[in-house]
Amino acid sequence: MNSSVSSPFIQHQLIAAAPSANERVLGLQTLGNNIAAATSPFPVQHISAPVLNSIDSALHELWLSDTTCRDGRFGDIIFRRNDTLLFGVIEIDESTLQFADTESSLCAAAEHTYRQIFALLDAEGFPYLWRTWNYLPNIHAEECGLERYRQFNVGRHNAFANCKRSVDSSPAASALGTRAGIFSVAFIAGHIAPNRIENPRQISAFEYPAQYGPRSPTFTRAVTVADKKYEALFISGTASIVGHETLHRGDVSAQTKETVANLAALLEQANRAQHAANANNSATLFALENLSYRIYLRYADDLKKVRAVLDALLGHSICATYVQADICRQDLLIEIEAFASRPITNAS
Ligand code: 3EB
Repeated sequence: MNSSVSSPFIQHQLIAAAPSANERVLGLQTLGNNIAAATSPFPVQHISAPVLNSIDSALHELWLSDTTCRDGRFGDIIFRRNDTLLFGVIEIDESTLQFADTESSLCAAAEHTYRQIFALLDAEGFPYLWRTWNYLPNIHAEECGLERYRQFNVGRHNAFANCKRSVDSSPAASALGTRAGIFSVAFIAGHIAPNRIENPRQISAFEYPAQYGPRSPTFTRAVTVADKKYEALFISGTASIVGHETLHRGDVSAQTKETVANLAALLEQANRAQHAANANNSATLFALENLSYRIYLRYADDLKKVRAVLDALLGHSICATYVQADICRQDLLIEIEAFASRPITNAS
């Protein structure tokens, strides 16, 4: 790599100790069991997902930019931004919301949250929502006759519709259930238009049939964003789904293999798009071995089996955080999300 290139415009770091003041920090996500809402100078998403593969009871995933950032507040959102990137967190205690008896509190919270996110992006002049992380307590509980994950989808969809955001411009996303904590959404937005990637092995989530709920989830399978020198890749939560159906019910090893096949299909699309845009380059391609993974397991006891499959398919040295969380479909045992960044080496 040419040593004169500037640092990547968005960077991701995994650390065990909470970060100290650093002007380039956009924000962080803290994963762990019973994580305290300690005061932080940065926006923090608290993810009540026990970490399974570390002796540290909490881990912090830090998002960094290459320039100085400044703080902001907008309604319930705490954010940091520089000229081209914005990271925000909004955490809502559903018991404090006002909603009708006939309405689900999570549906109301989701609509409230996404309306605020879109209003913030308009106010700050950020046209593109790249990535969201959604954590929902009691994801499988019923509320007003519908599972809470599905209620969340209704509220999120309503906000997209009311704010005139088309579903096929939706961000990369993850949506997981937590056994503690409150409803929490973190997001990254930018000035650069993302390149949206769908998986040819799967139906787009925003086109799922009605059997998965009255409103489809508004997310795209992956996005890439490129500045002049680097391209970042955000892969949404990816599971053992082909077409729109869950495969390998009850078999976590087979679900893991199928999930890796889906990740590979997304990388192929991302690499092909890059090649088409830059025909005579000698770019480093995205590769499964080089991504940073967050791996959600429904059952902590499945860790050994899942690791065995991933070691065999991806090697022993992948960068991965394993956590326990409830995947949004009851028959899914594993979900994997990923991030990567690579230099763009133009021949010209
Ligand atoms: C799936 O492929 C699995 O509702 O935002 C993955 C990533 C999933 C994001 C979301 C749901 C979401 O449908 C579930």
